[in-house]
Amino acid sequence: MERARAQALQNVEHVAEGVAAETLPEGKLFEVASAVGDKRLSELTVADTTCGYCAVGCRFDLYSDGEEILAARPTDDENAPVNGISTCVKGKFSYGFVNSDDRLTKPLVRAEDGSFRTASWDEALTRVAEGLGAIKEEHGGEALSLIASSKATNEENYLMGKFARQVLGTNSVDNCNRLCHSSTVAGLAQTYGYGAASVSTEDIEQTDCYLLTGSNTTEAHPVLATRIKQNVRDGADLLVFDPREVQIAEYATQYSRVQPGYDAVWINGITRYIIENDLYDEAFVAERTSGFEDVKASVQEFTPERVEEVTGVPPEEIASAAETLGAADTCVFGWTLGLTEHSHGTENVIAMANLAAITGNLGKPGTGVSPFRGQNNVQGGGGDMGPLPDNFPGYQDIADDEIRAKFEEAWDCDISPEYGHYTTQMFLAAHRGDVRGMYIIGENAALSEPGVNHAEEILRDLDFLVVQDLFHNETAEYADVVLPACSFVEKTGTFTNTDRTVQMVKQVMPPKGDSRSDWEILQDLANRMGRDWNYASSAEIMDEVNALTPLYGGVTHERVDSEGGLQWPCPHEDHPGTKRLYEDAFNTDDGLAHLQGIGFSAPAETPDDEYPFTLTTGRVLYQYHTGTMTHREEGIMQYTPSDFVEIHPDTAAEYGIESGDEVRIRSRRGEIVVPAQVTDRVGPDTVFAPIHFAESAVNRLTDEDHLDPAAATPEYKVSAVSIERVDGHHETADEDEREQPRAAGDD
Ligand SMILES: Nc1nc2c(c(=O)[nH]1)N[C@H]1C(S)=C(S)[C@@H](COP(=O)(O)OP(=O)(O)OC[C@H]3O[C@@H](n4cnc5c(=O)[nH]c(N)nc54)[C@H](O)[C@@H]3O)O[C@H]1N2
Ligand SMILES: Nc1nc2c(c(=O)[nH]1)N[C@H]1C(S)=C(S)[C@@H](COP(=O)(O)OP(=O)(O)OC[C@H]3O[C@@H](n4cnc5c(=O)[nH]c(N)nc54)[C@H](O)[C@@H]3O)O[C@H]1N2
Ligand code: SF4
Ligand SMILES: [Mo]
Repeated sequence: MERARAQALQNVEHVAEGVAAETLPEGKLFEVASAVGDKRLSELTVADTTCGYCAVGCRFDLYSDGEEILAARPTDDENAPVNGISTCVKGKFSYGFVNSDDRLTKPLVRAEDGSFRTASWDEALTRVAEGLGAIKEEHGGEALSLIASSKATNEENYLMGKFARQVLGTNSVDNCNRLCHSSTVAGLAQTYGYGAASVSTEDIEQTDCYLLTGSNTTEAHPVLATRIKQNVRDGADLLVFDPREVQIAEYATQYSRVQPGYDAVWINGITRYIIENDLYDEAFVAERTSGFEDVKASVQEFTPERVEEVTGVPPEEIASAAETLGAADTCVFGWTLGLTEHSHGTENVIAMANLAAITGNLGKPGTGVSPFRGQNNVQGGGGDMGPLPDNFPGYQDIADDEIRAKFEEAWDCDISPEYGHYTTQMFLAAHRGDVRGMYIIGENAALSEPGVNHAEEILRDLDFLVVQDLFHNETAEYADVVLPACSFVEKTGTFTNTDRTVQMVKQVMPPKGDSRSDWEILQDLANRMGRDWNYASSAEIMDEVNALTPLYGGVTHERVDSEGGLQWPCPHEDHPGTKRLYEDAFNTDDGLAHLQGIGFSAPAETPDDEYPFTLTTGRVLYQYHTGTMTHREEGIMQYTPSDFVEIHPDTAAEYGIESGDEVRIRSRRGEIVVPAQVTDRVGPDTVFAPIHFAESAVNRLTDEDHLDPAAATPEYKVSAVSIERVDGHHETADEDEREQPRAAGDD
């Protein structure tokens, strides 16, 4: 017991590494240490597993007494290629959700009176089979759509894609990658051939220079941020371009504030400077790329003066960034949603891909592109495994006759060559009556879709909706049947992280109540709908993936477990996996990077007299998305218990707003009320609100109509809004009331 306590305390010291140390409540640390200390280690189950929050892919040992998770401790370093002994506050502590009282433990079905009642698995699955089956019979499989879950494992996501095509008969299967990095996937696939990070984490650790944009790295990818900060302390340059002076900017060699929505403009401005001043890598351009002349011609219009006028970045900052990039031996180009969640996100990504290529920063140690992916398994489950309207697993095009024939034979079904609907388009198709039933797995669409006022109506009007989740979340409110799934700590399989490393996820405790793994639910349902699935384990599902997917040909559970992770492409059992993409050739027909000129683009909605501000939305360290998991951890809720909107001090003064005042934010789609946080982190024309709280769902303000044409990503990062201080809570309040000082919320 003493030993266990000592070990637990020692573990606490490890937390001192990285961001967790800056922020952890001491009481909480002690609580965790003694929770393990009070148990006999021999009574606990321990499993080395992979974090189920973000795509950094931290690995650690989880300790459970069979009912809850007691601690997360470093696993051995070889087995934790990305994080070593570091984890952030979520991976370390945020497990209150697992054993929370409001976990779904039994299936729920809608009763006659409209309320939910519990049901047996048999009854619930029969209802689902009948509900989906009836729509398929009457309107065809295309009238059904499935949203797959990037929280779930690779094996489960493979089955979600297979279920949609084989059992439901639809290609309308998609997932949160569409809301997130699908513009990255489209942009990089077009230029280099693979829609993924080219780097390994070790490239990020050893590069001489970073160009980081649209990434709140310390809050959204904390353990990678720790790596970057360390390297910058050791002398690497860090260039940060962001509309908000986010924490990583404090470590930067140069921080430039950009106006949201115009990234291709300043990126092209840097490219222009580099070409004009001969700072590019002529040999690399000549030998490894095509399209340079097109890029050179297209950047001419992005003069320093024009860039400043549009983006606010002064000429000397463009010049200094270009000089730094040109002088660096190696550079990593990192970005996240600030670049992608736009109606022209794919163009932004291509502009960045052009810049990385002309500076010769690909395929060598310490170089490459690194879009930090989002959900724990969006790279693998959200992309590689093919729960996508246009691709089978391994990005094999469904319109290709030969490939389609391979899957039709393997899955014993006919598959249409026509692409299905992308995520947000499923909702628009449902509005038109083309989609009538949805099966939503591990996605809280009622909060996370753009324009949720409309999405709510659409969910309500569906003929049949199945929700499969850990919780009765906001989306489940509209369901006919709710199926209880279990979380990553209760099942076994694999996740693929942001640098293409496939890693093991291991069960450390039994599923809560009658909840089941997503793959077991799908198997039961497929069999009720006329199929004969017989997987005895997730490893068997992976065997099927290996046989059908060249990228994952050699990625077996056995190897992933014994080799401590395996990076794709890994085409066969003897292949060692691929650390760094494009060392010899790009994944294009001629092996070259296909550069393309990118012209001017602007956001779909720009500020005007009625809506004079640009609202941008995003994340905070302690919270995760719609809060289903993090809101159930008390220690976490102490820190960011509620929403806020960041407003610049000058703007706040002009509108008579102080920190803590309730502010009404209005867009053409709706309005929300949130307390102000007055800060110069944002510029005077921009306001920022996080996405984590249902009470003030920020997606009431965003727009579902303007999607990126290539990737169908919504423009979450730009909405035109107005702001006003709310005094009496509603407009009808009389003058006196409006002038009363606010009592609560000022602190
Ligand atoms: N704590 C926490 N971590 C998470 C998540 C979470 O919910 N909570 N979610 C995970 C997921 S799924 C994802 S996809 C990632 C997202 O990771 P990030 O993309 O880093 O997260 P966001 O907060 O959306 O931050 C976007 C950044 O873009 C900036 N930005 C806004 N508009 C623009 C613009 O027009 N141009 C540029 N250049 N920048 C802009 C914002 O100021 C912010 O710094 O995080 C993952 N990690
Ligand atoms: N305004 C605005 N909106 C955004 C964004 C933004 O930046 N701004 N970002 C977008 C992005 S990048 C993303 S990724 C989305 C995220 O949006 P969502 O994916 O909808 O967000 P989550 O809250 O992570 O929802 C995941 C759900 O899965 C459940 N879950 C967890 N594990 C499992 C499991 O193993 N199986 C099953 N069946 N369920 C599970 C959780 O309980 C939760 O209900 O939001 C998007 N929406
Ligand atoms: S950085 Fe991401 S993967 Fe690592 S512990 Fe935190 S949430 Fe988990
Ligand atoms: Mo995401």
